[in-house]
Amino acid sequence: MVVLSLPVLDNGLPHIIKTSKPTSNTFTGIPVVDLSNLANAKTLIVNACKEFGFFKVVNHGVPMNLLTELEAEAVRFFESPQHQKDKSGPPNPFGYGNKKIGPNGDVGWVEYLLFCTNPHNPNAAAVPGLQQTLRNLVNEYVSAVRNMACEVLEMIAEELQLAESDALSKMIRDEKSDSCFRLNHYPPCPDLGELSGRRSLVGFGEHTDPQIMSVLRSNNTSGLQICLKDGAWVSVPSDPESFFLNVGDSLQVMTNGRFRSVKHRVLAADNMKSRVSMIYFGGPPLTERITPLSEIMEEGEESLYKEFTWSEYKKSAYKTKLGDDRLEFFLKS
Ligand code: GA4
Repeated sequence: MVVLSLPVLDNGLPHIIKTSKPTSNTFTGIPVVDLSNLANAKTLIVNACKEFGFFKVVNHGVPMNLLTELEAEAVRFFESPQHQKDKSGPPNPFGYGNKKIGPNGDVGWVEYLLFCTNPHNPNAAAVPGLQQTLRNLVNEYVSAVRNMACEVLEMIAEELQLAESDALSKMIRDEKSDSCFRLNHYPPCPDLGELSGRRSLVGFGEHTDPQIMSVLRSNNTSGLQICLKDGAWVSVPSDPESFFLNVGDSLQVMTNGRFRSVKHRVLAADNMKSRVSMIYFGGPPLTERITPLSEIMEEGEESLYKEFTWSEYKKSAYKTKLGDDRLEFFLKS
Protein backbone atom coordinates (compact mmCIF):
# COMPACT_ATOMS: atom_id res chain seq x y z
CA MET A 1 0.00 0.00 0.00
CA VAL A 2 1.51 3.35 -1.03
CA VAL A 3 1.59 6.10 1.59
CA LEU A 4 1.57 9.66 0.38
CA SER A 5 2.99 12.55 2.33
CA LEU A 6 1.03 15.76 1.95
CA PRO A 7 1.68 19.11 3.59
CA VAL A 8 -0.34 20.11 6.65
CA LEU A 9 -3.50 21.81 5.46
CA ASP A 10 -4.50 25.24 6.77
CA ASN A 11 -7.56 23.87 8.53
CA GLY A 12 -5.33 21.66 10.67
CA LEU A 13 -6.07 18.48 8.79
CA PRO A 14 -2.95 16.52 8.17
CA HIS A 15 -0.41 15.71 6.18
CA ILE A 16 -0.26 11.99 5.67
CA ILE A 17 -3.04 10.30 3.83
CA LYS A 18 -2.83 6.81 2.54
CA THR A 19 -4.10 6.07 -0.90
CA SER A 20 -6.84 3.63 -0.11
CA LYS A 21 -9.18 2.80 2.72
CA PRO A 22 -7.91 0.00 4.97
CA THR A 23 -8.92 -3.34 3.58
CA SER A 24 -10.27 -5.84 6.07
CA ASN A 25 -6.91 -7.56 6.43
CA THR A 26 -7.57 -8.49 10.05
CA PHE A 27 -4.89 -10.88 11.21
CA THR A 28 -6.07 -13.89 13.16
CA GLY A 29 -2.65 -15.51 13.50
CA ILE A 30 -1.24 -13.43 16.37
CA PRO A 31 0.28 -15.79 18.96
CA VAL A 32 -1.64 -15.70 22.25
CA VAL A 33 0.43 -16.43 25.34
CA ASP A 34 -1.36 -17.50 28.52
CA LEU A 35 0.95 -16.37 31.31
CA SER A 36 -0.80 -18.73 33.72
CA ASN A 37 0.31 -21.71 31.64
CA LEU A 38 4.03 -21.62 32.24
CA ALA A 39 4.72 -24.94 30.53
CA ASN A 40 3.78 -23.65 27.10
CA ALA A 41 4.42 -19.95 27.51
CA LYS A 42 8.23 -19.89 27.13
CA THR A 43 8.35 -21.71 23.81
CA LEU A 44 5.39 -19.79 22.45
CA ILE A 45 6.97 -16.45 23.35
CA VAL A 46 10.34 -17.22 21.80
CA ASN A 47 8.76 -18.56 18.62
CA ALA A 48 6.54 -15.46 18.41
CA CYS A 49 9.56 -13.16 18.88
CA LYS A 50 11.30 -14.92 15.98
CA GLU A 51 8.36 -15.10 13.61
CA PHE A 52 6.49 -11.86 14.30
CA GLY A 53 8.36 -9.88 16.97
CA PHE A 54 4.86 -9.53 18.39
CA PHE A 55 2.42 -11.46 20.57
CA LYS A 56 -0.59 -11.06 22.82
CA VAL A 57 -0.54 -11.86 26.54
CA VAL A 58 -3.62 -13.02 28.47
CA ASN A 59 -4.01 -13.94 32.16
CA HIS A 60 -1.30 -11.39 32.83
CA GLY A 61 -2.24 -10.62 36.43
CA VAL A 62 -2.44 -6.83 35.99
CA PRO A 63 -5.76 -5.79 37.56
CA MET A 64 -8.35 -4.72 34.98
CA ASN A 65 -9.46 -1.78 37.14
CA LEU A 66 -5.95 -0.30 36.90
CA LEU A 67 -6.25 -0.33 33.10
CA THR A 68 -9.71 1.20 33.03
CA GLU A 69 -8.96 3.82 35.69
CA LEU A 70 -5.83 4.98 33.86
CA GLU A 71 -7.74 5.06 30.59
CA ALA A 72 -10.50 7.16 32.18
CA GLU A 73 -7.97 9.62 33.66
CA ALA A 74 -6.17 9.84 30.32
CA VAL A 75 -9.45 10.58 28.52
CA ARG A 76 -10.22 13.25 31.13
CA PHE A 77 -6.86 14.87 30.36
CA PHE A 78 -7.28 14.68 26.57
CA GLU A 79 -10.80 16.14 26.84
CA SER A 80 -9.55 19.21 28.67
CA PRO A 81 -9.23 22.53 26.78
CA GLN A 82 -6.30 22.81 24.36
CA HIS A 83 -4.69 25.73 26.23
CA GLN A 84 -4.72 23.61 29.39
CA LYS A 85 -3.12 20.60 27.68
CA ASP A 86 -0.48 22.81 26.09
CA LYS A 87 0.73 23.70 29.58
CA SER A 88 2.02 20.10 29.82
CA GLY A 89 4.06 20.43 26.62
CA PRO A 90 5.99 20.57 24.42
CA PRO A 91 7.48 17.08 24.58
CA ASN A 92 11.21 17.86 24.69
CA PRO A 93 11.31 14.93 24.82
CA PHE A 94 8.76 14.38 27.65
CA GLY A 95 5.37 16.03 28.06
CA TYR A 96 2.27 16.70 25.97
CA GLY A 97 2.50 16.60 22.19
CA ASN A 98 -0.08 17.24 19.50
CA LYS A 99 0.34 15.93 15.91
CA LYS A 100 4.12 16.41 15.95
CA ILE A 101 6.06 13.22 16.72
CA GLY A 102 9.74 13.33 17.66
CA PRO A 103 12.16 16.11 16.77
CA ASN A 104 12.50 15.58 13.00
CA GLY A 105 9.28 16.67 11.37
CA ASP A 106 7.13 13.54 11.71
CA VAL A 107 3.41 14.13 12.13
CA GLY A 108 0.37 12.00 12.86
CA TRP A 109 -3.32 12.25 13.74
CA VAL A 110 -2.54 11.81 17.42
CA GLU A 111 -2.05 13.68 20.66
CA TYR A 112 -0.07 12.17 23.50
CA LEU A 113 1.68 12.39 26.82
CA LEU A 114 5.20 11.04 27.01
CA PHE A 115 6.72 10.22 30.41
CA CYS A 116 10.18 9.23 31.53
CA THR A 117 9.83 6.20 33.82
CA ASN A 118 12.50 5.00 36.17
CA PRO A 119 12.00 1.97 38.47
CA HIS A 120 13.11 3.54 41.75
CA ASN A 121 12.20 7.09 41.02
CA PRO A 122 8.88 7.16 39.19
CA ASN A 123 8.96 10.37 37.34
CA ALA A 124 5.45 11.14 36.12
CA ALA A 125 5.85 14.23 38.29
CA ALA A 126 8.26 15.71 35.76
CA VAL A 127 5.44 16.56 33.33
CA PRO A 128 3.87 19.86 34.45
CA GLY A 129 0.16 20.58 34.78
CA LEU A 130 -1.17 17.06 35.41
CA GLN A 131 -3.71 16.01 38.02
CA GLN A 132 -2.21 14.04 40.91
CA THR A 133 -4.64 11.17 40.20
CA LEU A 134 -3.21 10.77 36.71
CA ARG A 135 0.38 10.86 37.97
CA ASN A 136 -0.33 8.22 40.63
CA LEU A 137 -2.09 5.94 38.16
CA VAL A 138 0.76 6.26 35.63
CA ASN A 139 3.29 5.29 38.30
CA GLU A 140 1.18 2.38 39.54
CA TYR A 141 0.47 1.14 36.02
CA VAL A 142 4.08 1.38 34.85
CA SER A 143 5.30 -0.56 37.86
CA ALA A 144 2.71 -3.36 37.29
CA VAL A 145 3.44 -3.58 33.57
CA ARG A 146 7.20 -3.51 34.14
CA ASN A 147 6.84 -6.53 36.46
CA MET A 148 4.87 -8.36 33.80
CA ALA A 149 7.47 -7.48 31.13
CA CYS A 150 10.22 -8.77 33.45
CA GLU A 151 8.35 -12.04 33.89
CA VAL A 152 8.21 -12.40 30.09
CA LEU A 153 11.91 -11.48 29.68
CA GLU A 154 12.80 -14.11 32.31
CA MET A 155 10.86 -16.72 30.36
CA ILE A 156 12.74 -15.73 27.23
CA ALA A 157 16.07 -16.02 29.08
CA GLU A 158 15.14 -19.50 30.30
CA GLU A 159 14.01 -20.67 26.89
CA LEU A 160 17.23 -19.33 25.35
CA GLN A 161 19.15 -21.12 28.15
CA LEU A 162 20.99 -18.01 29.22
CA ALA A 163 23.28 -18.49 32.25
CA GLU A 164 21.24 -16.00 34.30
CA SER A 165 17.46 -15.95 34.06
CA ASP A 166 17.48 -12.22 34.84
CA ALA A 167 20.03 -11.40 32.11
CA LEU A 168 17.39 -9.40 30.20
CA SER A 169 14.94 -8.39 32.91
CA LYS A 170 17.63 -6.83 35.10
CA MET A 171 18.22 -4.18 32.43
CA ILE A 172 14.69 -2.84 32.74
CA ARG A 173 14.52 -3.39 36.51
CA ASP A 174 17.80 -1.51 36.97
CA GLU A 175 17.29 1.78 38.81
CA LYS A 176 19.04 3.47 35.88
CA SER A 177 16.85 1.74 33.27
CA ASP A 178 16.08 4.26 30.56
CA SER A 179 12.42 3.47 29.97
CA CYS A 180 9.47 5.58 28.97
CA PHE A 181 5.71 5.50 28.83
CA ARG A 182 3.30 6.98 26.33
CA LEU A 183 -0.41 7.71 26.52
CA ASN A 184 -1.82 8.19 23.02
CA HIS A 185 -5.17 9.63 22.01
CA TYR A 186 -6.20 9.15 18.38
CA PRO A 187 -9.22 11.38 17.80
CA PRO A 188 -11.92 10.12 15.44
CA CYS A 189 -11.08 10.61 11.79
CA PRO A 190 -12.24 14.05 10.60
CA ASP A 191 -14.43 14.46 7.55
CA LEU A 192 -12.05 14.54 4.62
CA GLY A 193 -14.73 15.88 2.28
CA GLU A 194 -14.36 14.43 -1.14
CA LEU A 195 -11.41 12.37 0.06
CA SER A 196 -13.53 10.40 2.52
CA GLY A 197 -14.52 6.96 1.44
CA ARG A 198 -11.28 6.57 -0.42
CA ARG A 199 -8.60 7.58 2.04
CA SER A 200 -7.81 7.67 5.71
CA LEU A 201 -5.30 9.27 8.03
CA VAL A 202 -2.18 7.83 9.54
CA GLY A 203 -2.34 8.16 13.33
CA PHE A 204 1.22 7.09 14.06
CA GLY A 205 3.49 6.29 11.12
CA GLU A 206 5.35 3.04 10.65
CA HIS A 207 8.36 2.51 12.88
CA THR A 208 10.17 0.06 15.10
CA ASP A 209 10.69 0.69 18.81
CA PRO A 210 14.32 1.28 19.81
CA GLN A 211 14.14 -0.32 23.29
CA ILE A 212 14.17 -3.98 24.47
CA MET A 213 10.48 -4.74 24.81
CA SER A 214 7.30 -2.66 24.55
CA VAL A 215 3.96 -3.41 26.21
CA LEU A 216 0.83 -1.97 24.64
CA ARG A 217 -2.74 -1.81 25.84
CA SER A 218 -5.52 -0.08 23.94
CA ASN A 219 -9.22 0.49 24.29
CA ASN A 220 -11.67 -1.33 22.08
CA THR A 221 -10.84 0.63 18.91
CA SER A 222 -8.86 -0.93 16.09
CA GLY A 223 -6.13 0.84 14.11
CA LEU A 224 -2.91 -0.94 15.04
CA GLN A 225 -1.18 -2.76 12.20
CA ILE A 226 1.99 -4.82 12.13
CA CYS A 227 4.24 -5.69 9.22
CA LEU A 228 4.77 -9.41 8.64
CA LYS A 229 8.03 -10.99 7.43
CA ASP A 230 6.80 -10.92 3.84
CA GLY A 231 6.15 -7.16 4.06
CA ALA A 232 2.33 -7.42 4.28
CA TRP A 233 0.60 -5.02 6.67
CA VAL A 234 -2.12 -6.65 8.76
CA SER A 235 -4.58 -5.26 11.32
CA VAL A 236 -4.43 -6.36 14.91
CA PRO A 237 -7.92 -6.91 16.39
CA SER A 238 -8.20 -4.77 19.53
CA ASP A 239 -8.50 -6.48 22.89
CA PRO A 240 -8.72 -4.11 25.86
CA GLU A 241 -8.28 -6.92 28.40
CA SER A 242 -4.96 -8.13 27.02
CA PHE A 243 -1.51 -6.74 26.40
CA PHE A 244 0.38 -6.77 23.13
CA LEU A 245 4.14 -7.10 23.48
CA ASN A 246 6.67 -6.31 20.82
CA VAL A 247 10.37 -6.84 20.38
CA GLY A 248 12.43 -3.64 20.11
CA ASP A 249 15.64 -2.96 18.17
CA SER A 250 17.84 -3.64 21.22
CA LEU A 251 16.47 -7.16 21.68
CA GLN A 252 16.90 -7.82 17.97
CA VAL A 253 20.60 -6.96 18.38
CA MET A 254 20.97 -8.99 21.61
CA THR A 255 19.65 -12.04 19.74
CA ASN A 256 21.84 -11.25 16.71
CA GLY A 257 18.77 -10.87 14.50
CA ARG A 258 16.95 -14.03 15.66
CA PHE A 259 14.14 -11.91 17.14
CA ARG A 260 12.40 -9.34 14.91
CA SER A 261 11.95 -5.77 15.98
CA VAL A 262 8.52 -5.51 14.37
CA LYS A 263 7.49 -2.56 12.21
CA HIS A 264 4.11 -1.25 13.30
CA ARG A 265 1.82 1.75 12.74
CA VAL A 266 -1.60 3.07 13.67
CA LEU A 267 -4.24 4.18 11.18
CA ALA A 268 -6.74 6.67 12.55
CA ALA A 269 -10.11 5.14 13.28
CA ASP A 270 -12.60 5.89 10.54
CA ASN A 271 -15.62 4.94 12.59
CA MET A 272 -15.88 8.08 14.73
CA LYS A 273 -14.43 6.25 17.71
CA SER A 274 -11.39 7.55 19.58
CA ARG A 275 -8.50 5.20 20.15
CA VAL A 276 -6.66 5.41 23.43
CA SER A 277 -3.47 3.42 23.89
CA MET A 278 -0.83 3.17 26.59
CA ILE A 279 2.65 1.85 25.89
CA TYR A 280 5.50 1.07 28.23
CA PHE A 281 8.90 0.98 26.50
CA GLY A 282 11.36 -1.05 28.57
CA GLY A 283 14.89 0.15 27.85
CA PRO A 284 18.36 -0.55 29.31
CA PRO A 285 20.55 1.83 31.32
CA LEU A 286 22.33 4.43 29.15
CA THR A 287 25.74 2.82 29.70
CA GLU A 288 24.60 -0.72 28.73
CA ARG A 289 26.48 -2.30 25.81
CA ILE A 290 23.95 -3.58 23.31
CA THR A 291 25.56 -6.67 21.88
CA PRO A 292 24.53 -10.28 21.09
CA LEU A 293 24.21 -12.53 24.16
CA SER A 294 27.23 -14.84 24.13
CA GLU A 295 25.23 -17.98 25.05
CA ILE A 296 23.06 -17.87 21.96
CA MET A 297 25.88 -17.43 19.46
CA GLU A 298 26.86 -20.51 17.51
CA GLU A 299 30.50 -21.41 17.04
CA GLY A 300 32.15 -18.95 14.68
CA GLU A 301 29.03 -16.77 14.50
CA GLU A 302 29.82 -13.08 14.35
CA SER A 303 27.73 -10.15 15.49
CA LEU A 304 25.76 -8.60 12.65
CA TYR A 305 26.15 -5.24 14.38
CA LYS A 306 28.91 -2.86 15.36
CA GLU A 307 29.40 -2.36 19.12
CA PHE A 308 27.34 0.39 20.69
CA THR A 309 25.89 1.49 24.01
CA TRP A 310 22.22 2.32 24.51
CA SER A 311 23.22 5.95 24.92
CA GLU A 312 24.93 5.94 21.50
CA TYR A 313 21.94 4.21 19.91
CA LYS A 314 19.50 6.66 21.43
CA LYS A 315 21.50 9.66 20.32
CA SER A 316 21.52 8.29 16.78
CA ALA A 317 17.79 7.37 16.94
CA TYR A 318 16.77 10.91 17.82
CA LYS A 319 18.43 12.13 14.61
CA THR A 320 16.25 9.82 12.49
CA LYS A 321 12.76 10.12 11.06
CA LEU A 322 10.16 7.79 12.54
CA GLY A 323 10.09 5.39 9.58
CA ASP A 324 13.89 5.11 9.17
CA ASP A 325 15.69 1.84 9.73
CA ARG A 326 17.68 2.88 12.80
CA LEU A 327 19.71 -0.32 13.00
CA GLU A 328 21.02 0.04 9.46
CA PHE A 329 23.61 2.54 10.66
CA PHE A 330 24.97 -0.04 13.14
CA LEU A 331 25.08 -3.00 10.74
CA LYS A 332 28.54 -4.31 9.98
CA SER A 333 29.25 -3.79 6.33
C1 GA4 B 1 9.37 5.32 18.75
C2 GA4 B 1 8.95 4.55 20.01
C3 GA4 B 1 8.51 5.48 21.16
O1 GA4 B 1 7.19 5.98 20.90
C4 GA4 B 1 9.47 6.67 21.35
C5 GA4 B 1 9.47 7.46 20.05
C6 GA4 B 1 10.30 8.74 20.00
C7 GA4 B 1 9.45 9.99 20.30
O2 GA4 B 1 8.25 9.98 20.03
O3 GA4 B 1 10.03 10.95 20.80
C8 GA4 B 1 10.94 8.79 18.59
C9 GA4 B 1 10.74 7.34 18.00
C10 GA4 B 1 10.25 6.51 19.16
C11 GA4 B 1 12.04 6.80 17.39
C12 GA4 B 1 12.84 7.84 16.56
C13 GA4 B 1 12.73 9.26 17.14
C14 GA4 B 1 12.41 9.17 18.61
C15 GA4 B 1 10.40 9.81 17.62
C16 GA4 B 1 11.48 9.89 16.59
C17 GA4 B 1 11.33 10.35 15.38
C18 GA4 B 1 9.12 7.48 22.60
C19 GA4 B 1 10.89 6.17 21.33
O4 GA4 B 1 11.58 5.84 22.29
O5 GA4 B 1 11.37 6.10 20.04
